Amino acid sequence: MKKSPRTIPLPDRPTLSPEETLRRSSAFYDEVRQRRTVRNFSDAAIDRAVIENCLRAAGTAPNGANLQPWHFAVIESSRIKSEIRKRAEAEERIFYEQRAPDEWLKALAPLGTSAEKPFLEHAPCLIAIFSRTYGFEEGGKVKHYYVNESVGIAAGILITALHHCGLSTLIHTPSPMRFLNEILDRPANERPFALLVVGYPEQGTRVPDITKKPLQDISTFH
Ligand code: IYR
Repeated sequence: MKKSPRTIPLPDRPTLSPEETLRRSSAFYDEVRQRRTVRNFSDAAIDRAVIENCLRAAGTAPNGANLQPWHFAVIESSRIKSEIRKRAEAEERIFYEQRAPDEWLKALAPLGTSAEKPFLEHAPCLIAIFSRTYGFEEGGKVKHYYVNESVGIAAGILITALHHCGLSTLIHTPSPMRFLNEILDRPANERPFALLVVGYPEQGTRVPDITKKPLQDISTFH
């Protein structure tokens, strides 16, 4: 016979009135719409406990079979940040000078990006997010499911949590980024998903004048 899973009562949450529900939806939108990716970070320090709580929040993400296929490597060491900058800029120079097709460079033009990545050294904290393509249990390999979806959701919660705490982020994906395994001594079953730069914006930071698509362009109701 199939064993039924062990259960616990659903944790209690208050039932909100329709008015309060609407108020919260609007307040949350107002908060997240203030988020902007920045590329100029000050070196102002971040309390490690804040990063730890935001990582705990990311670790609550819904994910495939609850195998939690992620690892977050937090980098605070100046030496390791410099090494990451060196390796990332080397990849980015090849990207901008050779690999990127014109169409891609054209799409990036409004963002004003280049191969120079000083923020990788200036920001107080980098979080290398790794996808675990498989795990190990009692010596055997365990397949992981919906890895990209799971890690993407966790990364979204992490970025939102950091924003909620007043911090700024930049999701950076030097490509290829396998060098992160080498520098951070991560095992072969982990693949770099993204490098999240975390900190406070430099004074006077400006951001590209871009907009988000309106609701009618991103949704349909049936
Ligand atoms: N990895 C490069 C290029 C880049 C690609 C995309 I798509 C962006 O939205 C931003 C940048 C870089 O970091 O410059």
